[in-house]
Amino acid sequence: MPRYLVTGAAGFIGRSIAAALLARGESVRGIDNFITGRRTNLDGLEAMEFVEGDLTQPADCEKACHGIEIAFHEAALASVPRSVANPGATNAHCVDATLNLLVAAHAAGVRRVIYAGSSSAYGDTPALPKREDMLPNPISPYAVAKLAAEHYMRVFARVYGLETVVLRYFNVFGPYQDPTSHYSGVLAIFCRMMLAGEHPTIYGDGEQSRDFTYIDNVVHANLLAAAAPAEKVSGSMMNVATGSSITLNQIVNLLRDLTDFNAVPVYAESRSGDIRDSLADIHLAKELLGYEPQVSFREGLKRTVDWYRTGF
Ligand code: UD2
Repeated sequence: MPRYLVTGAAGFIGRSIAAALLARGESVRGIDNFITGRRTNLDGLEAMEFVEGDLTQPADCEKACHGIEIAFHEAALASVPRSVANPGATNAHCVDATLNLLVAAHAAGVRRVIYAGSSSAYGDTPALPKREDMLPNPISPYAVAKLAAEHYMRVFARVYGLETVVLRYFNVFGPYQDPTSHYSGVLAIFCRMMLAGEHPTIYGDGEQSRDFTYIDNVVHANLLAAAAPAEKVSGSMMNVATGSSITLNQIVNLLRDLTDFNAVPVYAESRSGDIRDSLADIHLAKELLGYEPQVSFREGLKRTVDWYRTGF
């Protein structure tokens, strides 16, 4: 019986956590509904027990949680513009799915659930860096949904005694992130386009900034969150990021060098629900988990371009 569950195991964050667990010799079960996850992301994870299922279905959550000790809940329907186009679907796959998973986890005796929160919870308030004690101010349906599920996490710790940890990720990027959808993360899209000699589109003036976080840092934080003592972390929420930010215009410049393509971005109207600046304070994760970023943004970007260069 596997000890660990990874939801969204065919998504890029889920598959990366699963791969790290398997590399440590752990037993892992993964679940995915393939709405945004990719079957090819399961290549190399053959040692994982895989369940094709949908967390909006309570029966699938029960199957997923059976016998599990620690669950990494990475499944979601990501993307701000997707949520603007279809808020109901985002709510179903971020909020209903999380509640179903928590109910099933509690019933199955799962000890700890670690949740992929989102920096979008902070919204567009001017104060930077974002600290966990700031009031959330979601400005898109996606941000509302990711935040609502955070609240369910904390309440399940408080009311039902489930150990929960919320890791608020800041714009994660790296190998295995799907670059093919209009709703994909911007770095995946820009890497794919510029390697193909295409000019990327920047929504807005390109001076918006993000604390882009390389995937290895997120995997590292998750492994620390799984091992941390309950008295220290259960019911907590903390940022997972690098603590530095960069603008889209600067990124295009870096990618010009890394891809050898002299792209001239096309500037288009800003997206509704978009945040201007995002930058994390990462002291709390340092204090609670001993978290330190392992891979810098520039090194991560280089590794990511190399990965997309060899195909995806
Ligand atoms: C939000 C969250 C992030 C994660 C993600 C999941 C914030 C600050 N971050 O990311 O933590 O939860 O949602 O989807 O809320 N853009 C372009 N051209 C493109 C694509 C995007 O200019 O082809 C822009 C986009 O308008 C935005 C920036 O790039 O200003 C980043 O967009 P994104 O979709 O990669 O991520 P974001 O910040 O919405």
